[in-house]
Amino acid sequence: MNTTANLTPSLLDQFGIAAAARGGSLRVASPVDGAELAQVRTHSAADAKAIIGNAQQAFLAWRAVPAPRRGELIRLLGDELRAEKQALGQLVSIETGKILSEGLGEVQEMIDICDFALGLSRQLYGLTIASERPGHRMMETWHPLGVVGVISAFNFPVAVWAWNFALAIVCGNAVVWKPSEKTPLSALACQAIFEKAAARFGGAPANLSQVVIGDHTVGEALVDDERVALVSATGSTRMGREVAPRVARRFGRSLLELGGNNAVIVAPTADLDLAVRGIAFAAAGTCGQRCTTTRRLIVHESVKEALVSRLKKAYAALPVGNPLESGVLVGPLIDGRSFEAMQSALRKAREDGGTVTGGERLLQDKFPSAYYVRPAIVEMPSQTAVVCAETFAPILYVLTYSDFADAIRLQNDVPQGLSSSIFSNDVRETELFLSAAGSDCGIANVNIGTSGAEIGGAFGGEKETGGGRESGSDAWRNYMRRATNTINYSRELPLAQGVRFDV
Ligand code: UN1
Repeated sequence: MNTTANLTPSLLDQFGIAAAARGGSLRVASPVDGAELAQVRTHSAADAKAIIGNAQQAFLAWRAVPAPRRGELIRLLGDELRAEKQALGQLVSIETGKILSEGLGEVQEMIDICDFALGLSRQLYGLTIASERPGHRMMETWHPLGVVGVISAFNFPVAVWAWNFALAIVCGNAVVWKPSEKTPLSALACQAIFEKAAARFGGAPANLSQVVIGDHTVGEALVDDERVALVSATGSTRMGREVAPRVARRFGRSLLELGGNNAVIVAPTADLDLAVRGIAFAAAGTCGQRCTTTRRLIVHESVKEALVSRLKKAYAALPVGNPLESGVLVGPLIDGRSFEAMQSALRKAREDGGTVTGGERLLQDKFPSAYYVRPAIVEMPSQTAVVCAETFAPILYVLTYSDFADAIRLQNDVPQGLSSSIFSNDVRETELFLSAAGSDCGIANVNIGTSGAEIGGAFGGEKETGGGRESGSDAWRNYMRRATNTINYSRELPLAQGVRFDV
């Protein structure tokens, strides 16, 4: 039978990590069926310190390697990922509970960022700047930064690391990765895949990539160590509130990808066929466990009935079940705590006058230790406190508007600012939505949902989302330090701003 406990040992063997997954103290269970997958060995804070020291040594050697050559290592990583796509995608599905198509999609996202980073390795450009002084030239140079600490969440256990890793490595850094304690096997598999690439590359310094597994004390070791130049952390706003001031206290850099509370506005001219499909994927897909998941629907009162009744129909028919089986679209929540958080949010929404459709536990008989739910649609009288909070579960709150300005106000009136979208065929509305007076999010889309971004764009958001930008565009600059250079090729020494200092 294809249970997760049956499938996993051969995957761990394939990646050569079976030994690391035995005899440790961290119990890893699959959200698919609750079965134990491994007992992973963990690190202490002292181990983490030693690992950071090793990374620092690797950095000192790696920063001297020309960037295009560093790109070659990432090209090989992309190659290895292509070869292992099926196995790694399956492991991600087993460990996170996302459907296989999304597990594979996550690996594809890793391959895409490797391609992107390879190209970037020949494009780490600085500017040449006109100097006000005769016989002078100014320019900027981008240099490697140091050790990069990556703290990642369970829901994208491999892609978010790859966004950071591929860019950090072509930029000349060494990386220490602390994965979620819920998904250490996917992390160990990535490390094994990287090691294959490094062996083919030949001559890369040891310890360019290291994984530390452990609880918050290991995370704190990364956060507080001044040798870690950049801490890139993905997770809850609560976590970001801890991390940011601690890193700032030692003048380190942080790159934060925290909570989202993403809304879709549906206007009277919207193509409702597109809207239903876009919203169902973004709100119920990945069982509501993406930071870009659509959590709020702000619909014009004239189309509310039509849209919500179609969404309810689509939700009722959503195949919820074992994410490894074909045809299933919605897998389980990550664990029982997540289920409790969902039920508590639904209770609060009811107290606030909300009408809940769905949200109940499913498949309890078949999987007593797993938490499957029917994604919920909750029609709310107003945007109450529970709607303003991010609950990491498939709950879609529905609000209505009559005036477009109110729709934008509602959309922006939450503490988070990650992703947003509008379904409309009225160019005045769509352009206003994308303008400075429109969505206040880092991601604003038209006629597609809030989730499922490509790697080419910068990914991240404002306000409590933390302000970081990862992945595409010029996000590489996070992983480098900028030097401004002024070069005098004259025989004079004029001072800027006309200052005189004649000695
Ligand atoms: C996350 O949920 O942490 O845009 C990342 C998306 C994916 C990445 C999500 N490309 O939904």
